[in-house]
Amino acid sequence: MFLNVRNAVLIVAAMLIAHVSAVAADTAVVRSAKDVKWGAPPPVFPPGAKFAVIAGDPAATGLVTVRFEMPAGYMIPPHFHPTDEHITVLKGSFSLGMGDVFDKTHAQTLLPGGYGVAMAGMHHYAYTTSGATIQVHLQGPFAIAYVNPADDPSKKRAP
Ligand SMILES: [Cu+2]
Repeated sequence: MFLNVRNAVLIVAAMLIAHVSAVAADTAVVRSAKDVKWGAPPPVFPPGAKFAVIAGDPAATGLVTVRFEMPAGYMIPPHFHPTDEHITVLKGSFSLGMGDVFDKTHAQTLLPGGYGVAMAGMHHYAYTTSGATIQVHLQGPFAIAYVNPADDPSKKRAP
């Protein structure tokens, strides 16, 4: 019993050391809001939002931080990700709901400082009535799958 606990502690310590050295090997990111470079979101998101990579590479393995600036009325249909998605609201109001069906009556509205997590594989949807800017932390590589594949905007835009 004692050995098991001790081994577990050693494993956690080893993981922490590995994590710290992995972070230390990367270039530090210290960025003012005015220096954030906004662009169009990847085509798997409905058009109309602005998107910025704050840190990391969404296509690579590792921690990633991105921001989304969404106009009033923007919505993302039910979808899920292979890793946890951590959302912090920076501006406006952002509504997040869990489930297979887009349903505003079952969504929770978050204001600046509000935080939500959609665990890996959890079906969720989102919208903003007034417009919102959110920051998302996730483990890359980033991927999104729509519950209803017909909702995938990248497929809608395909010839
Ligand atoms: Cu999501």
